[in-house]
Amino acid sequence: MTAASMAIASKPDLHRLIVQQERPFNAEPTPADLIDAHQTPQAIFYVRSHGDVPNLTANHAIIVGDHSWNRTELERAFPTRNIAATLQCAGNRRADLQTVAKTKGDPWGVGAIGNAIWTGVSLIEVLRAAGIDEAGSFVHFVAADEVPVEEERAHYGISIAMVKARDPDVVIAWAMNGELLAPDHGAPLRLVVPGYAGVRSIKWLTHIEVADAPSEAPIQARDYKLFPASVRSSDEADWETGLTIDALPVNAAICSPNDNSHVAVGSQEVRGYAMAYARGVARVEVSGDAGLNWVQAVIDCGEDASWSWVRWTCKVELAAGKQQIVVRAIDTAGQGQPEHPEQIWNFAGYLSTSWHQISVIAE
Ligand SMILES: Nc1nc2c(c(=O)[nH]1)N[C@H]1C(S)=C(S)[C@@H](COP(=O)(O)O)O[C@H]1N2
Ligand SMILES: [Mo]
Repeated sequence: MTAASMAIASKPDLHRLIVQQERPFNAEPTPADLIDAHQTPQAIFYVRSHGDVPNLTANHAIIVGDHSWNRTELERAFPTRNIAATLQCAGNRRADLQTVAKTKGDPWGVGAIGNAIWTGVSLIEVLRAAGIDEAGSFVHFVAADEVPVEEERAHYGISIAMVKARDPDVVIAWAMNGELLAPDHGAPLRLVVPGYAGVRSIKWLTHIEVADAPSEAPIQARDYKLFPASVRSSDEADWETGLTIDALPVNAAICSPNDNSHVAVGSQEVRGYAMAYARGVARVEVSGDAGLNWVQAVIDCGEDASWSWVRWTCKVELAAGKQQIVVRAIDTAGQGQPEHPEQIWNFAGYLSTSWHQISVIAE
């Protein structure tokens, strides 16, 4: 399907999204909407933007070294790739970390994640055609939006290592789930880096270059880094020593029933997602009694699981009264999730992956 024949972009559905910020617009779907389909419709796909959406036309060109291509030219020059990949914000589930102590950032629930089929061309083919695939060990990207980081305003910019950029699944995309990208999701061209935190999947792409060191742009150099709990705020952070958040650890969340809802005593269906990136999800377990007894969930991988989440379902027995439903997953290396958010609290509220819990009243 060529871009010209693709469905036009669905805009974010303001009646269905939970808004975290009006301006810049940041929003997530309800857990029930999120778990409804393996591929998340663009209209309810979470939006995470650090600044205002820039005004770019459909024929906006990206500059790659000494070359440039707009969407139509990319489509003509390179084979089209359709990559199934889940995008997750490093701040997904931050609300759970904020129950331990205050953090920076919006209190995202379980919805700063979505799964889609991204249509575009392989980044590495474009770097090769521009003659810069051997020119350094990092690929730098700049976008059209200006964003604030601490006291500074600068263009959104990030980098990824060339070893990751060589993976042909890293794409410059113009569509998701067969629809052109909406402005909020990066139209006309964005990067999608499967397996990495959403921050690296830069929207509104304008420039690509290759260099020997990571990007100095504030988003890359002084944001999206993981610090130990002993560092209490960004004032105390020595940015050189923070862990750059690229690959994400295994995560799982309950999407149904709703937190704090009333349900029937006895057998209760529980549904949610789990995600282990380059590794697969090996097991998902659910408890209906706050972690005393565990039942193994049935995992639905969808058709193309390599970079995608899995959705799972499970039946647990609920006794009468207020009950805690808990989920935990392990990946194919047998690595699991921390039990409590206290174990992973960090001032910026990233990588909130502790066992997810909800409360229900069974009656
Ligand atoms: N140019 C630009 N790219 C960006 C961002 C941004 O603010 N500006 N936000 C990043 C973050 S933190 C995430 S999680 C994803 C979110 O993509 P989405 O809004 O399409 O879900 O985009 C990333 N790319
Ligand atoms: Mo993000």
